[in-house]
Amino acid sequence: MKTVRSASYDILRRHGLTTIFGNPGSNELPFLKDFPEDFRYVLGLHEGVVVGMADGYALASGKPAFVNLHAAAGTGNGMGALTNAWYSHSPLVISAGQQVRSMIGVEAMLANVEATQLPKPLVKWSAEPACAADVPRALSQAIHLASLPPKAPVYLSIPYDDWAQPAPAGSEHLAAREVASAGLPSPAQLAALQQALAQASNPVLVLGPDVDGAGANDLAVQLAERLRMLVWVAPSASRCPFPTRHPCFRGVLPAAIDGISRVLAGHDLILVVGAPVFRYHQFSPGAYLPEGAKLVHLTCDPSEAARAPMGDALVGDLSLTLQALLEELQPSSRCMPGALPRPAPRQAEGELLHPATVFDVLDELAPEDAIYVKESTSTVSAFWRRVEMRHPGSYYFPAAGGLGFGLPAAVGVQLAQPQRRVIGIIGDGSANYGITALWTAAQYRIPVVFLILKNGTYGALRWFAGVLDVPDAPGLDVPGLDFCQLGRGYGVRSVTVSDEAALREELARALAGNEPVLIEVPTLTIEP
Ligand code: TZD
Ligand code: CA
Repeated sequence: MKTVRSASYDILRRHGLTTIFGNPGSNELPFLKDFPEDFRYVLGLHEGVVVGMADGYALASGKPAFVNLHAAAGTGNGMGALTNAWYSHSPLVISAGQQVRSMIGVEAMLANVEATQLPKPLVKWSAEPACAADVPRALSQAIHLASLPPKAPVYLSIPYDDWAQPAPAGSEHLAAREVASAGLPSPAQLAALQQALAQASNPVLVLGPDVDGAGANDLAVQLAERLRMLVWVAPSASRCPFPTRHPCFRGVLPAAIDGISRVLAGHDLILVVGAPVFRYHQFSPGAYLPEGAKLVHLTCDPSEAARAPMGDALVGDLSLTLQALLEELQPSSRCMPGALPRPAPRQAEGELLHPATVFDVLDELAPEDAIYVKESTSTVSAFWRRVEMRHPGSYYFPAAGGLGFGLPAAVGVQLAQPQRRVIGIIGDGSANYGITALWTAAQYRIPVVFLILKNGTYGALRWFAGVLDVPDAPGLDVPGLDFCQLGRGYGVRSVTVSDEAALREELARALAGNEPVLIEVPTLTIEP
């Protein structure tokens, strides 16, 4: 007999969702019964790690990832990670086990009361099917909704007595369905955009994470070269949409209202592609736009378009729109920008390595197509200045700043991209929120190189304490952590390095091998 369970696995299989990131409980066991051989279950030891791994996997594969969490407690543990998934347009299909239908009302143990409310507002859609027969259809809906633009997490709560019920007649249609979106602007909209760009005397391109998500990096390069535009990455960058040593590249914009206007002063047209306008962080009010500048925003997300405080927006498919623009735009006669000078090497100061030195070594030794998953908050600018990134999908940073992304996402990205090497650059503060991902890396032999930058403090918060005039804030230091012992405890080969020579040696050895390695690097505290 075809059951709700087998019909659901057919749908998952058809969409390529054969990797399940999960942490099971009794509510979830009936779903896992007769686990199909062509599926793999990736166990995370905490749901923040489960969602973080799935997030990395979805971002790096461009496809939805399936997650199975334990009722309300598991969902709750995963919610911090959902803040990042929501803002990175990550198509997570999250399922959670529910008590049997007849036991929800009495609030038996593990009843997820108001299950559909729980993950809001960090999901695009949240449902509990009204009856067992509707489970396969609801799962199909969840996968399509997560995948349609703007991609986003969705949530399904499923009572565990549903799985063994007979599949409804016609459920085979679900696995066969295709749902696609089309998103090219009209000829008139394109002509207006093209005209604005052609008439601008000094346009600038600001690129966001969705350019990388759409794989439109090369189109952005062509557009910048065609119009000889300077290129900035939108503030609070969670991905790298443009090759960082391209002559047009200038860096990441500051995450403040006045800072952006200051940096973009002199441009008469600001074309923002694939980012919110803007993802500000520190409150520093001022003019939203530099004097005389007009802003045009291309986005796949209607909410981003609607909530921006300035500029005109066009919602559509980024790749198709850029392609169509490129077909019409004539080359500019402006001069090609000159590449930024390379920063000089840092001189050693005392005992501790400067993060800049760590990044120079990384830039020298890492494969040219390495993927960096970064979660060390005080070293973001130094990293962008010093590490070259050339290819799409080379950089991931928590899109909502929710710590606990780095370690797990590195594992998920490596699973999705087994041909490229993933290097996690994780602060000694951040590492603790997702430390159990080391266990998954060890058990599943996922060969991430984890660099733990150990400055003994929440470095970025030290800087923020200065900005916000809180010089005496408690709870900003994290002394006494031994990441080698932690790493070994979770089964990962772990070493500590005390100088540049040792770092070079251990990094080269880790990159030559094919197993996860943790390298603890004691470093100086620097300003973000
Ligand atoms: N908790 C969570 C889940 N997310 C957060 N962003 C914070 C707390 C607050 N926070 C930051 O925004 S940065 C930071 C914290 C605690 C310090 C991170 O320390 P680190 O990196 O060692 O990873 P640096 O390079 O020392 O800043
Ligand atoms: Ca730190």
